[in-house]
Amino acid sequence: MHVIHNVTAREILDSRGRPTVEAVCDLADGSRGVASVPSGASTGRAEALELRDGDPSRYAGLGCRKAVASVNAALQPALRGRGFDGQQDLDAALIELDGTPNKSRLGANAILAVSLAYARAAAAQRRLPLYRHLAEMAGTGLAWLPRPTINLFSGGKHAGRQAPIQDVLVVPASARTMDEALSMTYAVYMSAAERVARKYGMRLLRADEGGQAPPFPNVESMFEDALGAIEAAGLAPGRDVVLAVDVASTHFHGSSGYDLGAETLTSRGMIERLAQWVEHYRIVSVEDGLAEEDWEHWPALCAALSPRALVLGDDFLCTQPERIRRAIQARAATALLLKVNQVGSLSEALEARDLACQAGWQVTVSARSGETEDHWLADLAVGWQGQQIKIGSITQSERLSKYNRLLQIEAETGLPLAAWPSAAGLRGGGRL
Ligand code: 2PG
Ligand code: MG
Repeated sequence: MHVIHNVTAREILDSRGRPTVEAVCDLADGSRGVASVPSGASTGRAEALELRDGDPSRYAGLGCRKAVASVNAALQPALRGRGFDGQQDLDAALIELDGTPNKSRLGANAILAVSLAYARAAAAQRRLPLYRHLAEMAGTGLAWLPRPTINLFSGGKHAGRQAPIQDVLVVPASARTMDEALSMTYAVYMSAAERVARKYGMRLLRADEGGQAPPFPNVESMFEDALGAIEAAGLAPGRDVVLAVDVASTHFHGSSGYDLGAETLTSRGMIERLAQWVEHYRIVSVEDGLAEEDWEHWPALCAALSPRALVLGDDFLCTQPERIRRAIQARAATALLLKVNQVGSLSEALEARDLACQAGWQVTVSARSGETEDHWLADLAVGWQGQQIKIGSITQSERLSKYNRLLQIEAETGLPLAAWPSAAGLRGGGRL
């Protein structure tokens, strides 16, 4: 039983300089938890509501004073002095106090900040590191650290749409430790920067998550440049380092189809193109290959790409248990991108994770494009045993705080990196 002495919140700024919410939860025994919430830019329509002030005279309407007031004026008097049996008990109370299906009254940013701060306070009360507390919450043992998938190149909504797809990521496939994974990625990142300087005649421009963002002439050049950078770093593409992609196709899908710039493809055309890219560039994970409401074609996408590549749902699933159940039933995906703030509480995110695990899916725990220095995500990915983690690039402190936390957890636990699913990707064929 954890008795809440107080909960408070305040506004802080995220990595884009936009306001977000930080909450503090104090328990009666003096244990304290502090946590802040991230924010997306390429958001899914089914996400829980992030409450913003809408006052154009302050932070272009993006202020979070209303969400802060949700905690200080609404949740605080309702929670003070109350005892909770655990995370589910607390989250159920938060959901009830909000009373809407998408957390639109109090705001998912307010609710999640309290949910996370409570988890940290409860871990502190039990004198456990957060990842162990979260592992117990999920009823799972600790067998691995998640394998990082790391942004190298960016386009789409994260980089001014100079290319339609959002992120090309590298996966250090042969790395056995987090330390090895990060040093391999650094080598690739630096050789990519040299290549960008030479080929595009420009100094490095970075997208929201630190991905490099030169004016790629087309999508294929993003993959070619990524493979070239891996080779130039003295690593073997397809063996040491493989590619993943966040297509984020909802954001270039319109009534006439998927607009890739030079051409517009139908859903079937898009599936064929993705299958060619997977084959040719040996891509091992395809996120949001189709638009979030293109339910009709996701099963065909899944059949075309799996098991070579993970068929990963982000905007498509929005970490919402009902959407995940429907996708499992329809055989529409093989992996869940887990973003806690898409659903707005730890317990609901855990339900989403459990559904995915029970279906035999992989779980990629993901940061948002707007992040803070808080590193609970690293603990969550380890504690809930995600097989992959997607944090962004290996630049910028809001990303590095999570990578550094993973290094700390690695040093504490000695856990190996999760293996990449054996059926996917790392086999013969393709360009290489
Ligand atoms: C995504 C995320 C992180 P955002 O699409 O996967 O890269 O972006 O937080 O903007 O939704
Ligand atoms: Mg995405």
